[in-house]
Amino acid sequence: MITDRVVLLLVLSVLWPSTALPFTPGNIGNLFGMPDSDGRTLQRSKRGWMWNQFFLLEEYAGNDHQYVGKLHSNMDRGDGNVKYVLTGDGAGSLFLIDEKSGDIHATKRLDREEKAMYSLNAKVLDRRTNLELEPDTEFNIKIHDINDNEPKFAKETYFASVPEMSEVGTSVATVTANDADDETYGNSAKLVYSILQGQPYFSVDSENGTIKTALPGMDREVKENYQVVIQAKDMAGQMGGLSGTTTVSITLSDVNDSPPRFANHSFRVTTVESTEIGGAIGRIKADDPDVGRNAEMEYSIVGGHDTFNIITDQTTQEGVIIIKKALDYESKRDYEFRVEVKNTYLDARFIHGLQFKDYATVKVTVEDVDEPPVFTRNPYIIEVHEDTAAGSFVGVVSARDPDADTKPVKYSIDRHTDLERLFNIDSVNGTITTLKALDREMSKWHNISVVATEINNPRQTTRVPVFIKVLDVNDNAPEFAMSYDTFVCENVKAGQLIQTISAVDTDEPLVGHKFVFSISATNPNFTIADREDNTANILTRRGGFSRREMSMYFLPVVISDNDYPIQSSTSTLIVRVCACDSRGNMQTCNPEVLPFSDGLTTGALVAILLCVVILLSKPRPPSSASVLGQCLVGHKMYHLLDLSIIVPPSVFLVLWCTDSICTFRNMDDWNPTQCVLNPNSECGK
Ligand SMILES: *[C@@H]1O[C@H](CO)[C@@H](O)[C@H](O)[C@H]1NC(C)=O
Ligand SMILES: *[C@@H]1O[C@H](CO)[C@@H](O)[C@H](O)[C@H]1NC(C)=O
Ligand SMILES: *[C@@H]1O[C@H](CO)[C@@H](O)[C@H](O)[C@H]1NC(C)=O
Ligand SMILES: *[C@@H]1O[C@H](CO)[C@@H](O)[C@H](O)[C@H]1NC(C)=O
Ligand SMILES: *[C@@H]1O[C@H](CO)[C@@H](O)[C@H](O)[C@H]1NC(C)=O
Ligand SMILES: [Ca+2]
Repeated sequence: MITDRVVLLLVLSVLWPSTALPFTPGNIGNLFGMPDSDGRTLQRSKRGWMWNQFFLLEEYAGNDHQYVGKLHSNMDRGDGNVKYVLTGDGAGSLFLIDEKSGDIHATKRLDREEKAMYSLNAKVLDRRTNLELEPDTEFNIKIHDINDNEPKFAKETYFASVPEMSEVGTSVATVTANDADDETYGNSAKLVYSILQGQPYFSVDSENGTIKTALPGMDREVKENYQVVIQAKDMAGQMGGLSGTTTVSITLSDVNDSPPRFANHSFRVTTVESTEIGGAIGRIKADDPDVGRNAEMEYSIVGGHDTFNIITDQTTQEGVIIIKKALDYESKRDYEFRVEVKNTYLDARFIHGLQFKDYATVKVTVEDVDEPPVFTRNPYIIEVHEDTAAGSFVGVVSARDPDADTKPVKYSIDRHTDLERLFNIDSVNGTITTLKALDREMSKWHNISVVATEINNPRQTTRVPVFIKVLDVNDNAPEFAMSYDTFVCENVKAGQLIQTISAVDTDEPLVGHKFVFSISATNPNFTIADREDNTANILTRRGGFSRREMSMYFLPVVISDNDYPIQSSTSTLIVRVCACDSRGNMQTCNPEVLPFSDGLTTGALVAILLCVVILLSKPRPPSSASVLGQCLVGHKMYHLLDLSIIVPPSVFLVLWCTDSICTFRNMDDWNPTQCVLNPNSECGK
């Protein structure tokens, strides 16, 4: 609190190092702290607080003690009866008071940045009684700033970057310096930024340290890095201010301001014709002074190409020429096309006026390679019927040397694929034939390899698989399904059904059997009607059969199948003539039927067919022999012949088959079920 009776004199110093200019005690005393006429104190306003402050310049450099100010009490009549006493921060040490005059001095230089304010207490005592003449009063000594700190940047070097080609005034970075001096007092901490190095490329905002570009068209490809030195100076940049500097390393970052360019606008590529589809045959390269994605390129063939393609190697940014369609030296040896290159990522700011593409011509030369022969087909599939004789034709393979000077080719079978040596190939014309008869039941497929070799260059070979399929052959003819005991009544009428026949065939065609039955169309006695279901009806063609005239008819029935190749056989149906009642029931038939119930032993046969058991040195044509009778073996009718050459003891029986082939039968094999002897033959009697 300030009281009405104590006046603190204020000493202000504004300039340093000039010494403080104290106001005279009277000055201040007249202005403030005086009691008014009725003894009441002046009311303290807020501004009044200033009056209990002293100000002292920091960093006083003089040799004597620095004068701070003077305490003065109205009770002091100048007669030496008053004594001033100081207590509080630094009293008696930092601050000394002259107890008579009230003058306060600072004993040491003071640093505002260390302690900016000291709080002290003043007393006024009666020198004799030591009694307080007035209540204590507090006051402050505030240390005034002087510019004793230079501006400082946080870092010695800053790093910044700005895109090349930026417009003038583009902000790059802001560097700020700090000044420890009092910002609120004077200009000690008032900083001004300037650029010491880095012009004319960059400028700095003098107030806030923002660095900007100052030159248009700065090109990274010309100069990438700049060392800019920024100075911050206090005292608002005036002479005598303190300064600090920092270096800003500014890098221009890349923008796509350069198009790719071919250094050489003509490329020559050579490749062999055998290069595979997708294979690379050459590389071309354009240059781009930019970096990273700004130098990424796309290559393309102008107008496209059906044989070549070009792709970009992302690592090297080269254009790689690729084969799209197989090359053939024999048909085309030279190609020429134009390649375009452009940047992948364009910057709209720089494409005006600049052609951002470039072109080069690529010439491709195809070189010949000695190519192996080429077969007309791969694989070959050949079908051949089984049971073909050795030496039969199987098929033909053909290969040709594709080279320009077509060289002759020879053929061979890889014997590892035909271990049984079933096939042969003509080395000149490629015709495959059989060396042995093929049996489908042994193997349905013969898969062999045929090799074509250039005669002049045995290393140029090509193999081709040949799949030979052995087709089934229809090698069995159909015949009667059973033996029929057929008769015709003597009193029969024309058109009477006397037997339904069916047939069997041991082949098994995929689509099933389709048998066709027929008898001689000129037969006046019987007809046949095919029922289209693999059976047929035998009908009489006339009436009036008579046992006396003919006791038995042999009716040859031709049965054929529809397989490959068509097989047919003739089975003989024996039709006996019998006497019947009016309802057609058989009563008596020809007595010459000789049943062989359980096979024919050699002895029985000799007894019955005494005259036909003969031994032949040589069979003679049937025309010269007389037919003694017929025997049914299975479903085949055999004619018993008398060949008139009998050499006992008989071992063989000579049979004449209806298809005119003479067959010798060992008697043990011969097992007829029924034999009929001609009634007029001598043998039958
Ligand atoms: C610095 O001052 C300039 C102009 O006085 C102003 O455009 C810019 O934004 C300021 N920069 C900062 C970081 O305050
Ligand atoms: C350009 O290519 C051509 C043909 O390949 C060649 O003769 C020439 O030396 C090349 N020029 C340069 C500068 O590489
Ligand atoms: C292949 O040559 C052989 C032997 O010279 C000959 O018998 C055959 O007829 C020829 N075949 C063809 C299809 O020319
Ligand atoms: C031969 O080839 C045919 C057709 O590819 C195949 O079905 C058959 O199984 C093959 N036979 C052998 C013995 O390899
Ligand atoms: C038909 O019958 C007559 C009289 O029995 C006979 O002479 C003739 O040989 C028979 N024809 C055939 C083809 O069997
Ligand atoms: Ca570029």
